[in-house]
Amino acid sequence: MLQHVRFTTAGESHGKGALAIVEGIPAGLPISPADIAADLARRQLGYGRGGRMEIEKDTGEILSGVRLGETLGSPIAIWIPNRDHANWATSMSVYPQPGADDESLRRVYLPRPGHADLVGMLKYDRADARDILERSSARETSARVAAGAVARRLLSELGVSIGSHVTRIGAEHGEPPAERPADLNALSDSSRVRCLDAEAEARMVGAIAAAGEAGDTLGGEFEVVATGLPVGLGSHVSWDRRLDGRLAGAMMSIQAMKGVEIGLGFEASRRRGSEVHDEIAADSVQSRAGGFRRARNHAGGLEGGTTTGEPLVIRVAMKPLSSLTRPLASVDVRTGEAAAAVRERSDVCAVPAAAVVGEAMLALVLADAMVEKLGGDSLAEIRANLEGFLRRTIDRARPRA
Ligand code: EPS
Repeated sequence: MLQHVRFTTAGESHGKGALAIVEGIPAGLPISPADIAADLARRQLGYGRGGRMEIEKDTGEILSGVRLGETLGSPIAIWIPNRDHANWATSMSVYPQPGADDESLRRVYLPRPGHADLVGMLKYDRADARDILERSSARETSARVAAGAVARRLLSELGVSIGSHVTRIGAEHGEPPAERPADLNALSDSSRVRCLDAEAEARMVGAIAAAGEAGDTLGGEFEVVATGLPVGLGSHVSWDRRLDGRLAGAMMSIQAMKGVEIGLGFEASRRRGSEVHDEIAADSVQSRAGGFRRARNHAGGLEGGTTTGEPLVIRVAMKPLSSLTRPLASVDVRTGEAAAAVRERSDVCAVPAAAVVGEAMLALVLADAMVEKLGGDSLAEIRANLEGFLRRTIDRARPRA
């Protein structure tokens, strides 16, 4: 399927930096590096992060696509330098380093179970796992978050906001409030693990501390939510236009994600239809939902691969990180002998940060679906198209005299 807003990233974890290029953002969108820096800073937070986060202070330099504070409609390139590269200049040099030994080149021959190390070495025919792990590292998500910040700006101009919160760390589950707060991130950003349940937060912090002391890691679950969406993004007509599939793919593309649920998710498979589906009522106030409302939102804002106008609710499961301070069994790829996996500096738990990355991926997919539905080369045009479409849905919903 042709993507209307698309992005790519480049960069190795300890290389010079990460680059994001976002294409298809309409002209006339106000944007500043501060918008990008704010999300990059949120990605660095969370109890359980490792030493690297003390070194980095991620900011995004806009290299193209923006002039005098507004987008031009051209590709937007954003550069995020790695401060830590200064300590890796030899081992990550672009040039051959004759005479340098394995240690100074930080070569890795002991692949970590769970990471891309081994499959990457085999697939790309590399003797040194560093050739793989530098790119498979979740450091790449800094570029996704920078790209996502641009998409978020576009969505916010169109009345859509995106937030997230953590619902589980390992065995510790947090009960979200029955009514989601209007400004989700204002609340979740103030928690050390981005959890809305203060009691659970304390238990989660304890679990992360205990895992860290044991040389272990923890995964968990987070929820991403978009509110203010109009009905009609995505489509039922072809498999690759269904928005639930596009969103699930985007979430599963984030490093270490293992499962996605939309709305009631897997729980829907255990209930009868009458206990699952959201009954329809007319409501002339709900203009974004086309003049209808639902008594509840088990569907999580999507029916037939298309937005309903209700909040979009996605839950994502993350596996525990595969860089363990107390490493698992592996093999020395030079000799075939059994050996413990390499110890790479890493985080104990990165679920709070992963939720911020989930927001970015949600923003990028929704910005794409918005431009797909509404077209428009400028913000003014896309805005007018949105108003026109919503007016038409309301006219259709109004009972004929
Ligand atoms: C990082 C994500 C993790 C960290 C990395 C920074 O990447 P990975 O998926 O490889 O575990 O480990 O930090 C380091 C590589 C380091 O030198 O400490 C991030 O999100 O910025």
